Amino acid sequence: MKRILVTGSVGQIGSELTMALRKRYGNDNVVAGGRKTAPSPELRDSGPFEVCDCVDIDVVRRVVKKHEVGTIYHLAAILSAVAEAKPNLAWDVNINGLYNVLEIARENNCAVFVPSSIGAFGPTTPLDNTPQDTIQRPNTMYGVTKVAGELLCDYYYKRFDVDCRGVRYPGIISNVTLPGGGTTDYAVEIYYEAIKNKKYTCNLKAGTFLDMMYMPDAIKGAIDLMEAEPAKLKHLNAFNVTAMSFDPEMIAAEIKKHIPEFTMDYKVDPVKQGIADSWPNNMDDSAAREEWGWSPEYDLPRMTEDMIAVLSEKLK
Ligand code: NAD
Ligand code: AKB
Repeated sequence: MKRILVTGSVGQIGSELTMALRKRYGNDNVVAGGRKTAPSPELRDSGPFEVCDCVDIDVVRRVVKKHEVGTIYHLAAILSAVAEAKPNLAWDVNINGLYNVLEIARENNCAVFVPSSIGAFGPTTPLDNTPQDTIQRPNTMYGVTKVAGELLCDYYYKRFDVDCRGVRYPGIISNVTLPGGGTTDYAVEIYYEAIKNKKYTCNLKAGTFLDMMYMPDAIKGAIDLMEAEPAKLKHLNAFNVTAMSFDPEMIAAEIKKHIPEFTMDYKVDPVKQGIADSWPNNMDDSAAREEWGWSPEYDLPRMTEDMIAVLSEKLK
């Protein structure tokens, strides 16, 4: 089979998606692409690893040709909070990096998975039951790059027939690799702090509802979409997907069921709060459900039970 390349494989999603792809398609068939951060021994030793800075098109071309890559899961990106602090870097990685990957995909007839985000919406989007096709006028650099990325993927499909698929992920919660500088990171940190210190200071205020998803569902969604029958896909790219919506009070209350002494207070980060306020409270993901059978397994109680069990072992 043609091989798979995962860019950004050392990151929060990439580190787990790469291992899931290796399990499914064979270790040697999945190339992990990383940049500066050292990969975990598991990622480095279980299959091929290449330094692959997506901003350098020659490097991406060399890796794709060397390993005869047929599918690229393009996860290299700068997330929302870091993007507000470093907008130039976010533009370079999220736009020029994506452009390079799409160009190489066009040259080599590769399929591509590109995650967009709830960050592709903005304050004028309907924030409840956010439709699949709606107003997208984000006011963050992350959002600008995500909307442009969605459009670029549509363009490469229409103009060059590049099979370019993707989802709009909500905040992803996981226990292997820490998140890389987003607005939804609090929903991961809260579990680590609950187990380590029995308390957490939240940087978003009570009542800030956001869509979220547990990592196993995020990985299953990516693979299911890439394996979906093309004829069934009306949208192809930028599918709304969600598994749950909660605010800080709700996640804290759920944690308290397992750790009764847990307490939470607030120190709001105005930048992150501004970003979160511009994002949907909850999305309508019926297009993904209808077109390729999206159906998440984890809700807040089930995810919390698993997160606490896994992290209690890990942080012993
Ligand atoms: P992450 O920050 O954890 O990982 C991204 C990786 O990309 C990092 O390892 C980083 O070193 C690498 N990277 C940065 N610049 C690079 C470059 N020039 N070349 C190659 N690699 C580079 O991010 P993630 O959470 O794993 O996100 C992956 C994708 O999913 C991104 O497109 C992100 O926008 C999207 N997404 C993530 C979430 C989430 O909650 N994690 C939610 C919505 C969308
Ligand atoms: C972020 O907060 O930047 C990401 C995302 C929802 O895109 N987790």
